[in-house]
Amino acid sequence: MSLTVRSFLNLLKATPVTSNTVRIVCGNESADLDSVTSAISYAYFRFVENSKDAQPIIPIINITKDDLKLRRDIIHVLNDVNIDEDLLFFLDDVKQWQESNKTIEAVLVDHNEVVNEVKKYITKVVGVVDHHKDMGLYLDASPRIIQVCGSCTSLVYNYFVNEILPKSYQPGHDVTQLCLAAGLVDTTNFSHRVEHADSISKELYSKYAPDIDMDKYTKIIKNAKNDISGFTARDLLRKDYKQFEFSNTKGVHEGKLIMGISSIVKPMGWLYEEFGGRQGFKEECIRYREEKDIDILTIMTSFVQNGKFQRQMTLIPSDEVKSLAKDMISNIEEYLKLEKPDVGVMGNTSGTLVNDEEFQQYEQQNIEASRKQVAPSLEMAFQDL
Ligand SMILES: [Mn+2]
Repeated sequence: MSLTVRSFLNLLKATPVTSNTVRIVCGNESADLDSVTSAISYAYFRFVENSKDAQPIIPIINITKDDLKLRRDIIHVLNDVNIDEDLLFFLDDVKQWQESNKTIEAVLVDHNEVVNEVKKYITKVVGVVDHHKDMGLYLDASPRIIQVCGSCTSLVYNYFVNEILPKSYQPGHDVTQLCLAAGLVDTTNFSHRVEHADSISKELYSKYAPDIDMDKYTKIIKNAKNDISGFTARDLLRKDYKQFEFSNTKGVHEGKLIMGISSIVKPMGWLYEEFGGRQGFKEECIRYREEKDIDILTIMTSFVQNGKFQRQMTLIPSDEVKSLAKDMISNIEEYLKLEKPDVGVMGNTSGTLVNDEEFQQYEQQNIEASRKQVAPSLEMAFQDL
């Protein structure tokens, strides 16, 4: 009987950190299913590889504990493998270690550049496993695996099962299920964004968790993810939020721009209905932008309506950057196929978008571009001003 992920996490919780150096493995700040399961499985596999390590590497979820309740897909998958939130480690824990003057060495999974809050705590990046664009940092990290593919868990799972652990090793059902769950969601049951690494991991998942009906499980997780009943507007804005710092080194707009992007899985019209109409929701957004103290809050909605997958984009700039936001849009409207809503005109799919300076709204016809593409394109749009 192999060690369960649950008993591994129990053991971590029962082992106080006594050394001066804490080693962590940390997912990205969106703390989506991929980040969470990549971090947990990386730490688990490392421990399996070397259980004699006095100070095992600790998986970190890059949000505060309080924010986990917004991610029902993650809670669902963790429950499926018998893990509850009290067994997890969060940003709060990292902060505490830093305050007690510990050196914090980090392996990054599902991102390859440390940004924002966690940056204050991490002393050194010692390893990277990621599926985003390579930022060219931490060149002496080991491992340093950066390969574009559907899910980061594919890279973590393949690395340990095929390369690091002995040939005779058979990964347990629970760790396999964790990685598979993220793979299913990130690739919509291995039908989108599938690269070689994902295909290899899929084979392994079928071998070590043959009982899981992949199609059914994808739907179950997506339903849990899309279940946002009972959430407030602020909950929805912070649920899947990423923050970026853009810099422009030339031209009239030389300087920095802080951009926050919230992804929401409902159309704007739905948000208006839930949260006091267009004006009511707009005020919530402005409040959130002020709370985060950023220049522009962008909301990217994605949803299926009339059998069609659709995206909308709304920029909520602070007073100082209203016209700059417009200029940025004109730099990328072609690429993202942004269309201004025609208010009241039949055929406008949403019927609810209105473009004003404080709340710049567009239909995004380039539905292939998710935040992963939109964020760098906004950055380029800013740099090209
Ligand atoms: Mn990912």
